[in-house]
Amino acid sequence: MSVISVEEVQKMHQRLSSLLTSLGFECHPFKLGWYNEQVSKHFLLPHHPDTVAFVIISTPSMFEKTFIPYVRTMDCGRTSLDPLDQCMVQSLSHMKKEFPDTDIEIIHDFELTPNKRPRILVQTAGHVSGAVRYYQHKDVGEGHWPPEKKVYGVCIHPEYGGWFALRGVAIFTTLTCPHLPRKLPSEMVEGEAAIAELLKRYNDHWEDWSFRNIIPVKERYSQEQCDYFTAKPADRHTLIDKYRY
Ligand code: B12
Repeated sequence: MSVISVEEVQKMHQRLSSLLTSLGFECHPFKLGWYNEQVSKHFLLPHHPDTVAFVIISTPSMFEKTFIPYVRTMDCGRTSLDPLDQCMVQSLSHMKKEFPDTDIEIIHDFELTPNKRPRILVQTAGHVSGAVRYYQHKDVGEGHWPPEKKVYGVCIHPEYGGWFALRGVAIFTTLTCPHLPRKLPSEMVEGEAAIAELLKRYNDHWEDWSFRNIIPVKERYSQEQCDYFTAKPADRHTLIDKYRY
């Protein structure tokens, strides 16, 4: 285990960002203790609280910068993994190549524990890194939904609103940074009524994608990307064939 300085984490962040930006991703550092303080015991990650980790976000351009080129080269039909998940595994593995002498554990959003729970709650990770704000049921008072209704939370990004995805975390398992400063997420949706409206859009009308436009954004998914994500998984292969030829 090595203790590193805040400046060293900033340098790692710059190196990772220059690698990831050209692929349509961004990453943001946090300490694992900040994550573990929030989640219940089933989701705890067994690392020192000062362990350095980065949450990885795909921005709207990831589809054109990484996914389309990926499907043009991929060997279709050789694996049971979803093509986008497969592409994410390949893309995030570049982070390991950037730091070949450092132990990095990458946990993807789609990975499950043997008990079928998500291995990582990427929304909580995104929030504690300060990159996105995770709006949850507890951010609004009683009375918006029947008491028995499960209301799912949603993250909003300051530049992309809801037009992004949280792809996973990269944990630098042997590096700790006790003094990493904590960045608080910006409050973009303010007031109980506005947060309740966001949660209603996300829970009851997520298929119209209006939750993604809850704030003005600088970039959205292209029509091609919307068509891909709207298609049923079985039909996505037909679209992939179109991108390939
Ligand atoms: C399972 C799952 C689903 C399930 C259940 C949803 C759920 N939230 O439980 C279903 C199939 C319904 C679903 C649907 C969708 N999903 Co989904 N889903 C997931 C997945 C894989 C796991 C979520 C989960 O099980 N969480 C477990 C629960 C217990 O976590 P939690 O509610 O956050 O509770 C924790 C926090 O509250 C934390 N906590 C407690 N106190 C505090 C305080 C603070 C300040 C903080 C920060 C945290 C915190 O502790 C709790 C745990 O102990 C995530 C990816 C991932 N690995 O995280 C994507 C994810 C949440 N889904 C996502 C999306 C976009 C969708 C859909 C729109 C479909 C789609 N993919 O386009 C729909 C919309 C929801 C709907 N209306 O149906 C995105 C959300 C992005 C965002 N902007 O937030 C995610 C993050 C995937 C991604 N790669 O980006 N999904």
